[in-house]
Amino acid sequence: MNRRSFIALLIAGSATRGVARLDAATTKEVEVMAEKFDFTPDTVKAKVGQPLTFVLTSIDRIHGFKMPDFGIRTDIVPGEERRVTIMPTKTGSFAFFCDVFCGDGHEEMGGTLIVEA
Ligand SMILES: [Cu+2]
Repeated sequence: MNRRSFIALLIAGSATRGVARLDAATTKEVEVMAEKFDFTPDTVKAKVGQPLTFVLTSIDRIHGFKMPDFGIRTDIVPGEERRVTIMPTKTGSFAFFCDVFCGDGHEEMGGTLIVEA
């Protein structure tokens, strides 16, 4: 490897690390706990352009977490932490809900993500 390409590699490497640091610093995390038949909190706020990570736990049984507008879903398993990250690109209200049948109140188990400018 000649000296010039070595320097180019160094610059590319530090640029990549710079982006990673920026993302870690700006990502918002929100903890959401699932139980029959609620998410707590059931209203979450986010800002356009700021990544949001849901940190999901369940205290009773397996639930689901689905957000069709963002194309994500995951199981939420008791004793485990599930993390899903979205990038809000427009303002509005977006539903999330349980998609694993968990009992008589299952159909009501949902919440709202409010994305503000
Ligand atoms: Cu359910």
